[in-house]
This record gives sequence, structure tokens and C-alpha cells, in this order.
Amino acid sequence: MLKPLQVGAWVQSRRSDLDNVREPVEAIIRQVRDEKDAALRDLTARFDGIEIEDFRVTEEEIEAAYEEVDAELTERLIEAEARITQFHELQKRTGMWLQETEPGITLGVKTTALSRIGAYVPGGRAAYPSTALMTAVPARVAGVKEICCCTPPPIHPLTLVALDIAGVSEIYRLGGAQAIAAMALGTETIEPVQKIVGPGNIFVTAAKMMLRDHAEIDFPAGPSEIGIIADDTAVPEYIAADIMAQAEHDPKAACILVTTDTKIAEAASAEVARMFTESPRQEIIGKALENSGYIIAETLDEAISLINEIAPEHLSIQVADTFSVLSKIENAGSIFAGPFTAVACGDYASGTNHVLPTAGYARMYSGLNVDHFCKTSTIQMIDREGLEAIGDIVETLADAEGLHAHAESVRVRRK
Ligand code: HSO
Ligand code: ZN
Repeated sequence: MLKPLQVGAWVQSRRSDLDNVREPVEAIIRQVRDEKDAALRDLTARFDGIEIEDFRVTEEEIEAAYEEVDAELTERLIEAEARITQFHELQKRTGMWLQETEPGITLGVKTTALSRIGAYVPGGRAAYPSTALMTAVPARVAGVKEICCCTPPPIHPLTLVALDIAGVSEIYRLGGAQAIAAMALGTETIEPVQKIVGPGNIFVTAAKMMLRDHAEIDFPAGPSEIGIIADDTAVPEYIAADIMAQAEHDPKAACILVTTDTKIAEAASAEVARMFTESPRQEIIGKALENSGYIIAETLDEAISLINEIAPEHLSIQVADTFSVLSKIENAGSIFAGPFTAVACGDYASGTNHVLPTAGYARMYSGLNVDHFCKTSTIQMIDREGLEAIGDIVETLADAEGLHAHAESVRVRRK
């Protein structure tokens, strides 16, 4: 069921070609910029087939959603939210630190939350209340005051409940590139935001990339992926189960097993074939498995370097010496260490974030975290003694740059 793969070809195949959608997305952005709410109504009718008067979801609708959702499900969402909050609280940096670096010179950093952000929560095939939690909770923990969320209509009641539990301040029934344009540029009903986060389809991703002059973004997040590194001690059934769990996300999802043991690759492949026959989501999984396969590495170190080249969104480590491998991993969105650490645990409830860079972007981007919603200002406090310590450096360098007033601003204080 799994075929042998080449790392280079696999990495190449994961890059989605944003160029293909550039023109239609540009047209959508232009329309939203020029016609604002009227454009949003038009585009929502065109793409979602829904006529909308009011984009903003009301308090009454949220209350009605709680009535519709099974009480146990709401309870589970609350439990998941508590764990996600707990882990993200641990990431939070204190408001300000100051340290005397030499007599008379005190330096520091002040961290401030962004004041207004936009979270995009996908709908349709990828309607996940868990993603509502994952995008909004880190923003709330960071201290963002206004969390604006867009999600395509019709919004599932469970997504509304999740957004409410996560503490968002505004919910709009609006999806696609038009939602990103509305949040970045603003319309009559939607105030512009400072940053837009959250996964989406290729149109959403293209819009995020194209509107970076207006709002900062998190990172490109495309179809889900898993990389698994396994030695001869791995359990093929667990490997296959994680492969199936990733493959069921999307026909474009992909799974790659890097192992030092041919028998493990064969056994995992057979397990996948067995699980596939019993799966209710064969149509999606079948396609995703075509993008998937295995690589046999001579040594564990070679396997590690292949994984670092792949930079998978999720990395599962299934080896005898977990920590030794963990210490050598440089590129991975989120790491799942050890045989019992099912990737699905991080999707919902361990507390880590599941909004992660895909397509090799884990080489340079971090998964969604509290820092995404904060900015920092550096601070310096210099007294007479400190000014004497560095005054000559400043004056000499300023004179050398021909910036007389710079040098003078120090000289007048040293008189
Ligand atoms: N694995 C997905 C997240 C997700 N899984 C949502 C289940 N629901 C991308 O990290
Ligand atoms: Zn998942």
C-alpha cells in the first residue's frame, strides 16, 4: 500500500502552486477593497451559495448553538480548551524585564499583545471546532483584546460553541479569500485587524500571502502531513494508524515513513492496506496514500537528516532511544515522541497547537504559539556614568557617518 519515495521529489510535490490562483484572488481582493460589504455579499452568494444580510453572528445564535450541541460534546470541548490554555500559558513571557548590563546602562524588553487579530477557521470538508480553539486560545492567552473570527457559512453549531468557549469577541459568517481581504482591509462591518492566523485552502493561503502589506500573517499552512521516523523496535500497527489518521484529512494530505528497517516498512504498509479496507473514508485516504510512501535509511542518523530535509508538519518518533533522536531533530512543526504519543492527541487535547507550517515551511516557521500574538519593544535607561562609558563610541561613529547632530546630542549631555 505504501510505495518507496525519494525525498527531493516528495518535498517538491508538497509546494502548492499559489501562482495558479493569483489572478482570481487578486480580483476578489480588489472587489472587497472597492465595494466592501456589498462585495462580501456578492462573493458569498457566488461561492457559498448563501444570501447574507448580517455577517456578524449574534449572541442569540451562539446561545441557540449551545442548545443544539450535545452536552457531553460541549464538556469535551471545555476540557480540551483548558489543556490548550494551560500549555499556552506556559509559553507566555512576562510583561517586561530590565537588566543592568554595565554600570549606568540598563537594558530590557517589554512584551505587548497585539490589540486586534483575525482568526480564520475553515469550513466545508475541513470544519473543525478544534481549529477554532487552536487559533483563538493562544491569542486570548497572549492578551489580545479583540479576536475577530471568520468562518464560512453555514457555520456548524459546534464551531460556534468552540469559538465561544475560546473567548473570541466577534464571529463573522464569511469564508475564502474574501474573508481574508475583509479582515486585512476592513469593510463597513469588519474593522481591519493587525494579524491574520489560521489554516485554509489555497485561495485563503494566497490571499494571506498577498495582503501582507496590510496585516501580518502566521505562515502558509496547506494540506496536512506526517513524517514518521522508525527503527526496528517500532510497532507497525501504530505507524499505520497515524498514517491513516493523517491521510483521512484531505486527498492532498501526505504521509512519509523513514525507517532503518525494511521489515517495518513492509509491515506498516500491510497494516495500512488492512486498515484501508475497513475505513469509512476510503475516497479521501486512497488519494492521500498516492502522495505517501516510505524511505529506507542505512542508519538512524541518515533517517534523521532526511527528516530534517523534509521538515514535516507532524513528526512521530518511534525508536528505541527517543531522546537521542529528539535532540537531533531541527525541522518539524510539532513532534510526537514515543509509541503512545498518537498525533491525534496533539490535534485535540494534549494542549499543543495543531496549526502548523506544512510543505517544508517548518524549516523557517514555528507552529502557532503565544509569541505570534505579541510584539516587543526594547528598552534602555542610561545615566551619567553609562553615558561616559559609551559616549566616545557614539560620538566617534556618528562623526564618521557625518551625522553631526547625533554626536552633538551626546556631547551636550556630557558637558
Ligand atoms: N491534523 C490537523 C489538525 C486537525 N486534526 C484538526 C483533527 N482536527 C492539522 O494539524
Ligand atoms: Zn489531524
